[in-house]
Amino acid sequence: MQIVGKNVKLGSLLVVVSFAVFSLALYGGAKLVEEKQPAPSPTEEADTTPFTPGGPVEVRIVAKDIKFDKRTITVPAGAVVTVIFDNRDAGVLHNVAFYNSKKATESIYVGETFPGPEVRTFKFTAPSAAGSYFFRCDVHPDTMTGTFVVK
Ligand SMILES: [Cu+2]
Repeated sequence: MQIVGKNVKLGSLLVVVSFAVFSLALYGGAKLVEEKQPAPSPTEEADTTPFTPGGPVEVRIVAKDIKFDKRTITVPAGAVVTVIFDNRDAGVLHNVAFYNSKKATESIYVGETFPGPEVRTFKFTAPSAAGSYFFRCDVHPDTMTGTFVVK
């Protein structure tokens, strides 16, 4: 009789504990869903602000055989961009420089020029206005070029 009583008590304890765990899990799940949902609708936000500052982004660019590994770099407007520039050309100077246009008269950010093999990381803030900009290696401006897309 006593053994049965203990088992019943243990059983109800288990029920209480598992209910508590289940409720916590449910609460946690609900919180996650809540956090993932964007507050205002994208169209409304576009009406009130000219741009939406993006979160920080990371861009990896490889220079090899006097070429970049990408023709296009896309980042959110106003985002802090971390560029990981991997120069794999031994003894060859390269850099990555961002400009307003192909004329390269107005710079957005000019990365330092250094010989490979070496990886250097730098940060800059993307333009707040969406658009199609330009990037290149200043040492090889004819062959190492690309489109810098801000959106
Ligand atoms: Cu170069």
